[in-house]
Formats: sequence, structure tokens, C-alpha cells
Amino acid sequence: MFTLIFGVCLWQMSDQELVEAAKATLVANDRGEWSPPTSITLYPHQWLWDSFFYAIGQRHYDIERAKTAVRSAFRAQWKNGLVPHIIFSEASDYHAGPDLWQTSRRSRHAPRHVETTGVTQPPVAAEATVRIGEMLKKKERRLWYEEMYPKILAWHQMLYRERNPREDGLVHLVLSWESGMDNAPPLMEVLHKHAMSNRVRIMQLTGLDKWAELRRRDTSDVPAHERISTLDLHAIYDLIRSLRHHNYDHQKILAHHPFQVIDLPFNCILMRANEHLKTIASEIGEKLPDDIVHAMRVAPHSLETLWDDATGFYYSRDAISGELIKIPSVSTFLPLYATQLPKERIRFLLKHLHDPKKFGTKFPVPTTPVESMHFKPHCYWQGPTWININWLFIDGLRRNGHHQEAERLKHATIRLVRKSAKKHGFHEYYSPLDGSVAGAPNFGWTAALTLDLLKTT
Ligand code: 2M8
Repeated sequence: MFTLIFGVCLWQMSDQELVEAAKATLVANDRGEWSPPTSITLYPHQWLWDSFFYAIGQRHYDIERAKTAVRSAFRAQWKNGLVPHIIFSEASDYHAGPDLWQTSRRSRHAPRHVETTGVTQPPVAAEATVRIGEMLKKKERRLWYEEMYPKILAWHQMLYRERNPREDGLVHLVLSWESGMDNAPPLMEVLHKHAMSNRVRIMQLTGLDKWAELRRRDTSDVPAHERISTLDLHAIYDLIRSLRHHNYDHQKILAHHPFQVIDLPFNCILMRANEHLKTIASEIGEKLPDDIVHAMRVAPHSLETLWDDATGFYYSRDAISGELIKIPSVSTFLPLYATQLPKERIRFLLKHLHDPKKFGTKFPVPTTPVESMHFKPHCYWQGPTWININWLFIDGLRRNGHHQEAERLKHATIRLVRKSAKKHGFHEYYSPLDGSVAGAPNFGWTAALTLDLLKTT
């Protein structure tokens, strides 16, 4: 027994070593004002929700740097309030770069001083702002909140003004990249149903996708089977062309664009972000505007329409057909992060969490249930365990009073990262079955959020 424990200690990091290693990863990725998601060329620019997760980790050792991470994500905010999901740096080797988007030429709202994409990502800014605020003295916090409030507010208002045609507090996404869970099976279902362009269909029929696969730039560092499929990626490129064709004008996009989803995780994050915004507003003596107050009032009722009693899951909705996308995924747990759920509902969700055929794996939480035909343990958002999703889920469990479950998941998450940290550092995602690493190495949000889990109770 002693030898076993001693052996484990030798090849695994202690909490303190893990904290130091996480910090070292964040510092090594740091470019001063912003940090690319990983040390390799796979993602060489600034990504939006990555920046906020970075900040949540950085606040533990350099609060000013954490503020800069949040601030810098807003340096390219569009005139209409949109905060773009990528701010391009000088690096030229990204597969969906400025030439594909052409936002500065096509949109009257896009900034001219820097190139960006024309879509957004989950609004984690308010969360990061408040987490930083909690560590500041009252006067500094007020200044910090006064600085961030108008920017975050403009972003949320844009989402409700331009992406919420039903005014029910749940916004439409127009690209799976906006959800951050790029190739999650429910999103790919909508893509396959409505948004396979003729070009992509021809690629598929003629086998040209095999040739295109050889030319992919994103699979030089990470094996193709751990990434999105070539056909799905090309369908996404064509959706970007459609957004560009509509000059990133949301009215035209909602009327004609073939991919529109009421995404469950994005909307859960937005609901929670509004609560944070309310906290920020009240600390600085601001009154939330009516549109946000309205959205906050109706969103919990609208969220209920995403629950399916027959299967016991929350789902995203296909906004084109109006139907629920009944493909179970880890997103079903995120309403816990969004709001307070009834006890009975939580009981149902926790049953799924512990069911070995669904999410009860050795290294939870898989993004897709293991019994699903879509489950692939190493493939991107189709099965692997992601640390940011666990982090949101842990927070949701706490907020709903399930502290023991939250602790259990927190320890399982740290255990998963610790398992390979000595040899492989912090990875982008992990197999939920055996904990093996996948995706990019030296991954920022894995390091940042592990650091946060280790530093907070
Ligand atoms: C992944 O997405 C980008 C496109 O946005 C890509 O595959 O090139 C996703 O995991 C996304 O959630 C993440 O923000 C991004 C950078 O880490 O990579």
C-alpha cells in the first residue's frame, strides 16, 4: 500500500506543483495583452471565451493581468456591440483567417484598426469581471465595474436586439463556432439538415473531401480524428461565406441564413451573465435598461420550453424548423449554471450524471453520453471531457445547493488533469474513458480553470 501511494506521488504532481505548472503554462502562453489558446500554431490569435477563462485563472497570481485579458477581448468590439470571437494577430497560418471573413470591408460596424471574425462566442465576460471584482477592494472594484459595465451591456443588448426575433430571452446562433462547442452532435444535426451547401455535397459525392483533408492546416499538429470532420468544416466555411454575403447584417441573416440554433449552453451562459451584470450595475448605482430586464424576466420561462419530459433532457432548438434537437449532450446540465432548478429536475439530471451508460464515466463529464451513436472519446466536442464545461457545471451544482456533488466533480476534474500533467502538461480535452490526452497541448483554459479549482473552495 505504502509503495503504491509513494509511487503515485512520484509520478503525479501535488496540488502545489499543479498550481505552479498551471501558472507556468499561462505565463508561457502570455503575449502581454492577450494570450493565444495554446502554445502551438493551431490557434494563433485571440479567442473570446478563452480570454475570459484565462482571466479567471490569472486573477490568482496577477490581478492586473487578468483585467487586461478581459479588456483586450473588447478592444475590437463592433459599433453595434458585437464582441467578435477572434481578434486576428499578425500570424497568417490560421485556416479561417481574415481573407475568409473580410469583416472590415463588409460590415459598417466592424473595426478598421484590426481584423476580426463576424460572430461571437459564449458571453463569459460578466463572469470573469465579477470574479476579478471579488478580489478587489471596494473603490478599485467600483472603477473596474464602471469600466466594464457599458461594454458588456452593449454586447448583451446587441444579442437581444439582433438575435432574439421572438423576444423570449433566448438568442439565435448563426454558426456552430458561436457556441464554442464547434462540432457538438446537436449542432452538426442542424448543419447536416439545413446547411450543407452544394459545394460540400459535391465534395462528398465525388470523394473530394479526402483530397481536401490532405490540405487541412488545422490537422498538422493534432490528428484529424481528434478534430471536426473535413465536410463539416467546409460546410462551416460556406456558412461564413453566407454571413459575409449578408454583410454581417443580422436582419438579413435571420431572414436568409440556413443555420440558426437556439443553443442551450450559450443561452444558459447568457442568462447567468445577466445576473452578473445586475450585480455590477447595482454596485455602481446604474439601473439595468428595460430590454435586459425584460430578457431576464422571460428567459427562465423560455428555458422551460427546452426541457423534454419524455426523455428527461434539456435540448437546443433548431430555429429553422422550430423543433427541439433531441440529441442528448452535456449541455443538459448547464441550466444549473443559468438558474435555480426545481429539486425534481435536478434529481433527474443527477441520475444521468451517474449513469455509466450516459455520463458516469471514470473521467467525467463526457460531452456526449457514451451510449450515444455520436460518442467518440477523442473527437473534439463529440465525447471528450472539457475542463471549462466541468467548471461551469461545478458552479451550477454549487449554486443549486448541491455542494457534495460539486466537490465530487471538482475532485474528479483535478484528478483527470493531474493524471497526465507531469508528462503532458495541460491539454485541450481528455478521453472520459481512460483520461488520455487529446487536442492541443499547453492549453490555456485547462490550466487557468484547474488553477481556479485548486485555489477556490
Ligand atoms: C475551437 O474553435 C476554433 C474556432 O472558433 C477552431 O476550431 O478553430 C473551439 O474549441 C472553441 O470553443 C475555442 O474557443 C477555440 C480556441 O480554443 O477552439
